[in-house]
Amino acid sequence: MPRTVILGVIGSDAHVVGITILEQAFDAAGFDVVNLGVQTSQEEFVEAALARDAEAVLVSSLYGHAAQDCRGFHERLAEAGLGDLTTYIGGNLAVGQDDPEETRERFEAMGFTRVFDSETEPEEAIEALRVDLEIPPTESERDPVRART
Ligand code: B12
Repeated sequence: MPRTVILGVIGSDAHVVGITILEQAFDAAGFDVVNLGVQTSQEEFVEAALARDAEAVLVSSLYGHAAQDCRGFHERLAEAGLGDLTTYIGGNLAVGQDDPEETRERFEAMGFTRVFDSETEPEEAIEALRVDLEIPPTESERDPVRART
């Protein structure tokens, strides 16, 4: 059974390229990806997570307003009974040059399980999600040489 993840760009942000790449990478890695696209509201993330019985929500933000757009997001998830959901956020999370460590701490304090910067390769997030959702490696990942023969 594929594991369902919700993906979207939060707030008024219209940067679409990053989530398109993430959608393809998570799909290729065997996840059932629900891509809500750009300019997604907090309510739309919550509704989709409930409707699709998702195990993780992946929030993207590029334009520098992530902190405002995510204010109250985890409280909203908790009110909907989704307080245990795995939540990731990634992209350009602050305005201009930021201290990555400070940014990570800030978003973790808001409730995100993991925080990724704009240098993140999709594989890194996929690997992290497999760990967080305790997904065992597939046969070919366990033994790539044997899988090729
Ligand atoms: C293309 C672009 C645009 C296009 C977007 C077209 C479109 N429909 O997508 C246009 C011209 C419309 C645009 C508009 C704006 N943009 Co613009 N844009 C860019 C640009 C040049 C490239 C973005 C991109 O596509 N990158 C390629 C993809 C593959 O990379 P990515 O988006 O970073 O995504 C990867 C990672 O970040 C990560 N990732 C992203 N999200 C997530 C989520 C999770 C969970 C994980 C794990 C990983 C992850 O994985 C992705 C795949 O590898 C960047 C600069 C840059 N070099 O990044 C500026 C940039 C993002 N834009 C910026 C700004 C300011 C704006 C505007 C506000 C400008 C304005 N004043 O109007 C508007 C915002 C409009 C809006 N409502 O969103 C700033 C943001 C500044 C900040 N955060 O401090 C940037 C950084 C430019 C800059 N250096 O100032 N933009």
